[in-house]
Amino acid sequence: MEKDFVIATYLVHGHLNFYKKAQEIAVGLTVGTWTDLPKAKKEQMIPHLGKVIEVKVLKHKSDESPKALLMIGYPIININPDIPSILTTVFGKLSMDGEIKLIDLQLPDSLLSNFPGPRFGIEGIRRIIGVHNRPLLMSIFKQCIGLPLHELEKEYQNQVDGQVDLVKDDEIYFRDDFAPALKRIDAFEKYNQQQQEITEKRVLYAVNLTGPVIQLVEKAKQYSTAGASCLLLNVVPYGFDVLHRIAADPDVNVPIIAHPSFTGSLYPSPHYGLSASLLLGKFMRLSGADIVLFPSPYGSVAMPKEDALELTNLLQSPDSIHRPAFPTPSAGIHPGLVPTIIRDFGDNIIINAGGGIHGHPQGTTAGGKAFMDAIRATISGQTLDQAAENSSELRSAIDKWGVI
Ligand code: 1AE
Repeated sequence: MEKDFVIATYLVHGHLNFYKKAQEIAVGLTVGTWTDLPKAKKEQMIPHLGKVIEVKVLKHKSDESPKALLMIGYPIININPDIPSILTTVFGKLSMDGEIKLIDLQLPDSLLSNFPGPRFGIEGIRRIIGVHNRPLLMSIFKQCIGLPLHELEKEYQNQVDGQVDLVKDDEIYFRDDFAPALKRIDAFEKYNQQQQEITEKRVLYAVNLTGPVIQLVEKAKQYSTAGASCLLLNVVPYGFDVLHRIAADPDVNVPIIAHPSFTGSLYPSPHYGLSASLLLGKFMRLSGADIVLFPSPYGSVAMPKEDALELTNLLQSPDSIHRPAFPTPSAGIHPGLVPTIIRDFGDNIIINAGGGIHGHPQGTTAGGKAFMDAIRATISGQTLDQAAENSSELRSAIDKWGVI
């Protein structure tokens, strides 16, 4: 690993001279031009000049256009230690320059150490909740827009009574005029405390952080001081730097959930954008997300399994100076998918569901219970059908959605 360089790997398609293209990128995105510079200027520019690390031409079928991986090093003295500066340097105007996709970025530890990483991470969240031996279960509020606080309070209690470990706001919950965030925090956290005295388990409520970007750090501090136990942020619409600043603030003392909204406009193309693992794995973890949602390979909004597994590895990998973050496969998840999710992603994850909980034939509380019974059964080596003999809630869920 080159310690003074950020190394970007790109996948490039097209009938190009890949070596020439790599050289153009290395020069064009650092010192701008090279050959025309006078000698003295060239010497001044040397420390800032990008370099081609490797050009690997890949095999392709005869009916496909040629493709190659280009690895380019960018001197760290050209950039600030933040995602906007790195992204603009390595993939600013280059992102508009034909069929080119940013696959990976390697940052030296001297640069990584300027990023907060998760404050709590997997271990910290397990410690707060007090559950260490199974995947955690998160429920998503659905139908919250326009509802008054007392109705949301009832809905919150129904979710917690279903034994879930976390409840998050819906990410589209912006106009909360009838149940403002501070009032929700107050009401829901009171219920959490009451329940903790009974169950000895701490439930986290993730309140959606919304509003003008310049107010978000202050709002996060205000919510944390008011007793919020978790924050939810639509990271890409607001910007990675917002997550970074909130996570780095010592007065924001709660875990942060990163929602993947808008990322589907950036990662799915094989030719353009950024890889899902870089966007939802590396960037989220180093910017400070404790919990990262992404579409599972099986649900309603699906991500290719290879991408989902790769980003999971990047969130959990021990080879990082930052704490591991919780991978959270989501979207269209129901109890019948639990064995498949645990088989593919392991048990150090959060299973997240909205419709799969609220859509249960016996209602929200039964929906949570059906999930928890499916999780406990899978961890103890039982099939869901075996477990359903002692769980009418799981039986109903399987009858409705099946076992995948
Ligand atoms: C990948 C994001 C999933 C999400 O935000 C969401 O609301 C899922 O809802 P359900 O579980 O599909 O109803």
